[in-house]
Amino acid sequence: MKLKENFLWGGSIAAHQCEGAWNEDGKGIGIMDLVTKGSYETPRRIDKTFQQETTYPSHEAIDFYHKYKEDIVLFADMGFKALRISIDWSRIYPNGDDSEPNKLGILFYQELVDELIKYGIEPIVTLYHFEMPIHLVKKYGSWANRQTIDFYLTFCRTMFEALKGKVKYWVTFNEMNHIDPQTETSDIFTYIIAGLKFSELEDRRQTLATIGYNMTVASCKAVTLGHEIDSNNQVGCVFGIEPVYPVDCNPVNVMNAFKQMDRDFYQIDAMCNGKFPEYKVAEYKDQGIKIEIMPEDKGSFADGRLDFIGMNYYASSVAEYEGAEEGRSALFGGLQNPFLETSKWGWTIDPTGLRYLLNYTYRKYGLPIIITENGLGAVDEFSEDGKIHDDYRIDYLQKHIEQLKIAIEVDQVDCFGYLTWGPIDLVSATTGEMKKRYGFIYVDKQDDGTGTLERTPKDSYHWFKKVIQSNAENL
Ligand code: BGP
Repeated sequence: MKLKENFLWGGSIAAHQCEGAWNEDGKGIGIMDLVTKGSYETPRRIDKTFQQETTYPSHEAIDFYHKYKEDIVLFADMGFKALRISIDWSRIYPNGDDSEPNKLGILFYQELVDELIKYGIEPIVTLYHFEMPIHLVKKYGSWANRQTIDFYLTFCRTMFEALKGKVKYWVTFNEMNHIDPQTETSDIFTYIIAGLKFSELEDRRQTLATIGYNMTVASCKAVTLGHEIDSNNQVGCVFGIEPVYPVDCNPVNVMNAFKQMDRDFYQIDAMCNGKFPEYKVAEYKDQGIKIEIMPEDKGSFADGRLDFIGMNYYASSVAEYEGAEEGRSALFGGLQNPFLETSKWGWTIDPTGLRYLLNYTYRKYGLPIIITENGLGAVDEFSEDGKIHDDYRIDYLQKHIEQLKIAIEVDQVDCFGYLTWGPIDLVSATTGEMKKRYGFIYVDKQDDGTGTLERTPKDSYHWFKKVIQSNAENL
């Protein structure tokens, strides 16, 4: 199988990490408007007092809200075939439970999508990329409450209808799999995904399991709704998965690695196989966790099967030894893999892991896959010639695209697109920094809030343009 002629080359961004304009045109307060900047060593803080000066990152971000037209010109110049954006829920329903949507919010996304279409760039729209209105957390308890599913579906309906005929590819959720009752999830992930403070949860495992279940039901229902509103819609879900390698060949450690990796797949099982997996219910029961399964959920799982799977891939990890309380991923300081180098933020660089993940997932479900995020977070500096020579980023992407090609051409994986994360520099989700840059395009915005917001193509910009032009024949 060759790479398809219409292979979707492009990039992925998320509203809260690039738009800024946090309080403009009727936008409500979203959970990410309340997180301070952190760093790899010092995690982001949740700022309940909501003081603007400490919550800079997502308030202004890279001002994509006002500058998207000039950014799309650059994406088009690179030859992008697709751009994955997210809709900020709090722009559409400022409180989440409002009876009417905010017209200006809808208009923004309609114009943004029109602009992409104007340049022949396929919009791929994520409906939930950590942008929940804070009111839903405060009043209803976020995803731990089933009522949130209904608010989410109202929001989905509004957007399916508003962008009908313009958007074909939809993503119900980004990385819901990081809510994991088996792992001592860091405060920041529980907060990013559900707006809740992990350390303040009374019954952590029970709450996280309930959130995971409710989001899974919500995704299935959104898939069905998307199909009802337009039968041309292709509705998928995006997962952030790290292949997990055993620490050695001791069979108990191999089993342990399997279990750790498998934890990230139960929601995909539910969304692809048409029912919530029995093994998960049994496992929860064993741990004293009770999931509230409603009689109607059976039909929701059966009807709401995914059309495609989106995969965010950054790194692989090594499972803890059997008997260890829990495993921490490579992204959060888990065991080191002596065969691999890491980024400045400690994330392993493992191109072969991408081939492994694509094969593993495709053989399990047989569904088309799109790589929805991949990239290297690095510190970029201008050289004396006034340019950014990000050969380290080119090297990272080149090696990953090589493995992607092998997965498609040799292993026959049906993968229909490759989107890099943050094709333009934006705010880091886990640390809130600008310093952790992923872009082909540099944005003059610094961690202290200074900067002109000027956009400058890096060396990788010109390189990726050639990759797209040659459909990756020319790496
Ligand atoms: C993924 C998220 C993105 C993005 C990316 C990189 O998990 O879907 O939103 O931010 O990770 O992470 P970071 O920005 O923390 O480097």
